[in-house]
Formats: sequence, structure tokens, C-alpha cells
Amino acid sequence: MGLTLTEKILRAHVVDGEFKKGAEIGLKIDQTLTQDATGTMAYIEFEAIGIPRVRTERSVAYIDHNTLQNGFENADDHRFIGSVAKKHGIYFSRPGNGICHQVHLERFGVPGKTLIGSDSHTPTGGGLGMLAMGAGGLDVAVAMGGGAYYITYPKVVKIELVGKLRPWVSAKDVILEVLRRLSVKGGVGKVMEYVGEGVKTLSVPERATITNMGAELGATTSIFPSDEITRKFLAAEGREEVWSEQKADDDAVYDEELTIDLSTLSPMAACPHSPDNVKSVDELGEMKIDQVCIGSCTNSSLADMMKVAHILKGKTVAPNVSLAIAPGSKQVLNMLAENGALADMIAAGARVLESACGPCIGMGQSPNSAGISLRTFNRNFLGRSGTKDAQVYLVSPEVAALSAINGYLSNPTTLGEMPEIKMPEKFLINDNMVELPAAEEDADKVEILRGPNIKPFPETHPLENEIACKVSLKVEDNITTDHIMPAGAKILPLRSNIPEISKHCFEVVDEAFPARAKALGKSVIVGGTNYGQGSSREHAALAPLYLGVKAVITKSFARIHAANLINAGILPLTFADPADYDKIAEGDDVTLSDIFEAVERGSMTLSTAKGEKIELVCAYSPRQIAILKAGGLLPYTKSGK
Ligand code: MIC
Ligand code: SF4
Repeated sequence: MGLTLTEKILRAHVVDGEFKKGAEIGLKIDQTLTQDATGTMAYIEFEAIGIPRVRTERSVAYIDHNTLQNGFENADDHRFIGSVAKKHGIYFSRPGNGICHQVHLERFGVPGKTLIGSDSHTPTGGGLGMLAMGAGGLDVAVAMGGGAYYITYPKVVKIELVGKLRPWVSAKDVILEVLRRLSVKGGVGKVMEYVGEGVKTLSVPERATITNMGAELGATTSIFPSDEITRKFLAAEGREEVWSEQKADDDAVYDEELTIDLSTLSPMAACPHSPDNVKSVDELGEMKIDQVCIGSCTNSSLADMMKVAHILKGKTVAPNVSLAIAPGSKQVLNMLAENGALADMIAAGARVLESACGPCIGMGQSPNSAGISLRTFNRNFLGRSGTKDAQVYLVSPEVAALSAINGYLSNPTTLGEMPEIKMPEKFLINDNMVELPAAEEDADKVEILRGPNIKPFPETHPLENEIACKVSLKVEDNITTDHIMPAGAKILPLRSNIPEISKHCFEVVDEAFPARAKALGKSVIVGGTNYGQGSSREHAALAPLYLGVKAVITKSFARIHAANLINAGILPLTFADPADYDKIAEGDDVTLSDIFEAVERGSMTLSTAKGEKIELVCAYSPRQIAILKAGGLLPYTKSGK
């Protein structure tokens, strides 16, 4: 029986566990990446583990998220990360060098390797044929130290691409179509593997757009084969020697299959406030808009930017519309500057931003009140833009650029013939903004530079046999980590300071939550399906840990967040019967007893003060039980397990 590409890479990297769908397996990790918003904590954790030098083939620390420096905090974090990187053997991509996923694709990704990153869009590397996954900071810290990364052995979904995209229809429309069909929960426990004739019509950055936003399906990751197109891309990056062919066997057996005929797709938009709320641009009509933002790790390659510049050339951004553009990397920005496309953008009135996440994570460019914003990004969760009542639509760069000129949502296929945008044989290669680590023998001389806002990891608590407390919060389905631990320009600078950032926990849902949870001292949270989808930020587990949350009881969890809860020593529990969700209210007194026995059995009983008995599922692996008993992954790892 033939193997899928996913299984081939898994088999080449497995160091613990057995090949059984649904079972936990430990993987050897070849590469890691961090970004600054999750990186400070990841490196505090790495320091606490106490391994002097990373044991991966390549670890890179990027500065791209918190680049709005409206106080000393972010700049201090950058300096801290730079010094840790130098000391411990990590490459350091300085602010200005670009968004982690775009730069990693260009300069570091290697087909067939495993990569984990403390950012949920790490699957961007799947565009190169890597098995690239988002993870919590602690998991990345452990992998940097040479430890295995554990996932549930995934199902593999075959997404067969046939045909070719019509002019002005974009890779973004492919992933929007997948999201429309499968929803934000459709990929949980699965790897999406792209195959078929249509694959050959897509460039590496286009493939990366699709694997990047596969994160929004809740998928473990997404992957394309590595073929001749991949080889040419790597050759243009001056890295042909790292290329290898990676593909599934012809007779590979998949768990599920889906076919997409590229030639039938049309421009689409994900409507507020979820990436799977997808409609066609035609269906939405000529909606008036206030803002357009182009960039992010989903859509900021050279080809994307060239198409945008082509549409903007000789035109002016419509009155009352603000157009912001952030090219994804210094390489892209520099090439746009050299070939004149940047001048076309500037002349049209675009507000050109540095190569960083910027508006995607609410770091500036918040829309006006109730503003309609078109963004080429991957998430449009409520409040993420920084304006709570903004209406954010996720679209392709082509739709974004044309709409910015027209002042209303526009379908670019009306533009007719698409000019051929030729990619250069060689990209502009200049790694002068990547600092190399100190030689091992000089590492002792490197001083770690810590700012006053950088606080230690919160206190951890070993699992207790009984938890009797109140329900401090009850929330609905599809709660994102942006609800649990919001980002944006005001809160992101607190990522290195758990006591401070905890004051904002769940504030989008209920401003009184942090004070209430703190006053209770001990509590549990109740949620609906797909709880914790979105970002990999472990702060969405560390803030609840600091506020005394002992367990989170839901109808289902998103993968990375469930792992982050266990890593923080908090019990993720699911209702055996989802209808029991209705039997618990906020403020109820509840008791979980005989926990030690229950975790071994895989089921736990929750009793309410009203006398109800509710069955909960806790299907943990022996490793996860040991982590919970130790009080989280950090004490577990430090104890030498
Ligand atoms: C995001 O897109 O939500 C982020 C910001 O990149 C996060 C990481 C973070 O919260 O720092 C992610 O996707 O994991
Ligand atoms: Fe940055 Fe946005 Fe990509 Fe997250 S999704 S890594 S914030 S560009």
C-alpha cells in the first residue's frame, strides 16, 4: 500500500509512539522558528530548561509582530531575543527583515524536513513540501532543546486540484473555497495534502498562500509536493542544493478526498467575523469600503505585490479609502524598489508600511468606527483589527487593489486579459539582516539583555485529586484565542509580562472576567465547540493559569490550544454528551473528584451543586498525564523526563 507524503515525512521523523491514527506520536524536529510576540516567553522557557545550545538543524528567531514601538517594551523584547539567539545558537532575523513565514520560505525552509513554529501560520512551509506545524512556545522551547514534538497521528485528506485558475482568480480564492466547503473546524486532526495536475500550475508562494491559511481550517498542517517548480524557486533563492523531490506514492491511500476544479473558481471574500464565512465577490455586490490592507504572511510575495502594483499603476486610491501595503519581506520590498513597482504604489497613494505583520495583528491601521475593511490577511475575528465594530472581509490581493481604486468591492476578472508577471531568474539575495549566533566557545561572553517588563514564567501547580470551585465564565462555540487573550497595539507589549497581560484575558467577551477569576482564586471555564481556534499564543493558557483556572470544559478544542492548556497544567475536558453544556451556568459551584483515577480511565464526572452528574472525556496519553501531574510541560521537562 502506497504512502502519502505526510506519512513519508512522519515515518522519517517519528521517535516515539506507534503509527495508529488518533494515537500520540513524538517527532524529531529539524527546524524551529519563533516570532517576537510569542518568542520572549518561548526563550524564557528555553532558558528555564537549561540547555546551552539548540539541538536542531536550524532555529530562527524573527522580529515581525511587535514592531510598533510606542514604549520601551517591544524594543526591550527584541533586544532580549537577539541576545538569547546569539548565545544559544539561533539565527536572528532583525526587525525590518520581514514576516517570519515569508522569510522562512525564502531563506531557510527545506523540502521533506519538519518545522515547528510558535505561530499558527507555520504551515506556510508546506508550500515547499515541509511538514510545518504551529505550536505553543513551550513545545518550541522543548524542540529547540532536542526534545520530540508530540501530535496526534493525523488523518490525511487528499485535495486534488484539477484545471487552472482563470485570469485574476488567485491562490487565496482556492483556500477560501476550501474554507467555504469544510469550515473552521473541518481540518481538526487532519493534514491537508494537495495533489493533482492543478498543483503544477501554482508557484511556491501561491502554494504557500494555500497552506498558510489552511491554519484556519484547524488542520494540523497542509502540504504540497516538492517538484520542479519548487526546485526553480529554491534556485532563484540561491538554495537549489537543499531541494529534494517529495511526493506521495501513486497508490497512496487517503482518509478523505476532495476535488477542486481551479477553472471554476471566482474571486471570493470571507465575511465578518470568521474566515469560513465565504461568499463570492459578485454575490456581495459593489459594497462601499473604507479601508484596504494588503500584506501579511498569506499574501505578500513578490508576485502578489507585482499584481497589486500593476492594478494601481497610473491610478489614485479612491477618496475616503485608506490603502495600506506591507510587503512580506525585505527581499520583496527591495525588489519592488528596484523594479519601480514601489513607485507605482506610492504614486497611487498607498501608505507603504514596513515589512512586518502590522495591521494583521492590530499593530496600527485600525479601521474607522464601523468601517468596512478589505484585507488580504487570514483572520477577521471580532475586534482583531483594533476596532470592535469594524467589518473585516478577507480577499485576494487582486480584489483588494482594484477595490481600493474603485472605492467599492470589485471583481478583478472584469479587467480582462492579465499581463504576464514574470518572476526573476534570481531573487535579490541579501541576508545582511540575519545575525548569526556566536560560536559555541564564545557563547559565555554573550550577555542576556533583559528589560524591566520581562517577567518570569508564572507559578505552576501540580494536578490535585479534587477541584471544587465555581464556573467563572461560560462562552459559546468557536471562541478564538483572540477572544481569550486579545492582541493589538495596547496589549501585545505585555506578552512578556503574564501578570499584566492577564488583566485583559477575555476582555472582548466579558471585561469583568479577570478580576472575577482572580478573586475566586480557583475556577473552571465552560465553552462550546472548537474552543481556542486561531493563534498558537500560549498566553491564552498562561493567563488563565495565572488567574487560577484549573480546567476548561468544552464541546471540543482546537489542537494547539488543547496542547497549550496541558502544557500549562490546566485540564482540557470535553462533554461526553454535548447537550450537557446546557446544564451548567456561569457562577455554578462544581466539583471534579477522583481526578487521578479519572485521567487514567479517560473519563471524569463533574457534579454540580444542583445534584447533576455530568460525564466528561479526558482522553490523555500517558505523557500528557505525567505533564499534568508535574504541573505543566516546563516542570515536567526540567525534572528530566
Ligand atoms: C496571529 O496571527 O494570530 C499571530 C499573532 O501570528 C499568532 C501568534 C501570536 O499570537 O503571537 C499566531 O497565529 O499563532
Ligand atoms: Fe503575522 Fe498576521 Fe501572519 Fe500572524 S497571521 S504571523 S500576525 S502576518
